[in-house]
Amino acid sequence: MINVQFAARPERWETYAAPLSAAFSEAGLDVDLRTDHAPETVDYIVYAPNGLLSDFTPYIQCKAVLSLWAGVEKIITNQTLTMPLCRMVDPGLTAGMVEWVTGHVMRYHLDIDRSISMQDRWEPEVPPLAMERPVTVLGLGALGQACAKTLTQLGFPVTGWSRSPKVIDGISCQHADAGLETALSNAEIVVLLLPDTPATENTLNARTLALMPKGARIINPGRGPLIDDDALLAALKCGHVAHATLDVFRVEPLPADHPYWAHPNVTVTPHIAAETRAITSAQVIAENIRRGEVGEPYLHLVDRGLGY
Ligand code: NDP
Ligand code: OXD
Repeated sequence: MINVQFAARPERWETYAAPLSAAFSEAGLDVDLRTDHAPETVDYIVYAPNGLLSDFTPYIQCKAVLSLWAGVEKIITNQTLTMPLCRMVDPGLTAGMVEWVTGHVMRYHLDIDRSISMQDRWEPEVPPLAMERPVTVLGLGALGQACAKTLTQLGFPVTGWSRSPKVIDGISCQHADAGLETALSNAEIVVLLLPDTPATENTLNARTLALMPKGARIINPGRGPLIDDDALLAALKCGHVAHATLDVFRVEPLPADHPYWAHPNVTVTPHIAAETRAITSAQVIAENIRRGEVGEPYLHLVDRGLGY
């Protein structure tokens, strides 16, 4: 019997208990899934950073912590978490992110806000085709790559940027510091899908925002610290950046007095770009436990040195 502790928010239990149990049976795993195992008997922890568990010390025989979240910045610095940590790569989460990013790119591309505000005037302005609108995706991991591929299929010329070099069909791939300059230099729309690590903090700052063409738009479903907020507000004020859609913030919920809320050229969404889906993610969790049990390498293992 494999003891699995469910340690996401207690109210998520109802959503996850049945899909996880079904996925364990399908994978042929004999699992006792609970929220209240004695810590010293737990083999695997299904985890979310907004749950109640923060001290992993008593989980002395735990083989791995399996995060339901893609972003692991809140947990990677936890000194008591000494066992392997896997982040979530879930087809349901990815599909949601692709839909959200594509929708917001299309809002900017077609200037949908202009149409909505022009209901009393006949002043035609035909938008360019996607093929005339360069889009840059910062981060070419599970989510960035999926978004970049969909945007490419819609006809946008897409440039992507990552830490390590990549070759992806149809995408102009850039990497490292020099690659960031190239990636931003013609980007009319920039999408941030980087993890929050010491190396990615303030990726968009006064210097890099200035590399973008005047009137560029920014979409950030990655993490708040990827953007220097003061630099973005200054770039919005002088019109260098025309608009920003921000889903994630340094402090969440975004404080009521934050200038983003009232800014006419900022759309705030409350960290809803994409959510892990129970049925699809349960299969990923089950596969990782199967791997753990037979000694195969875990999927989506976090590299603590890199921070993601
Ligand atoms: P991945 O780990 O799969 O991909 C991360 C990408 O960022 C990789 O391409 C990586 O490069 C690149 N990267 C990391 N560090 C650097 C760096 N210093 N310079 C350049 N590129 C870098 O993550 P996911 O795609 O799964 O998720 C991305 C982020 O999206 C999550 O970390 C989370 O913060 C956010 N997220 C937000 C959600 C929301 O609802 N708003 C929902 C889910 C996730 P390389 O390929 O070379 O390793
Ligand atoms: C995640 C998120 O990291 O929801 O999964 O932001």
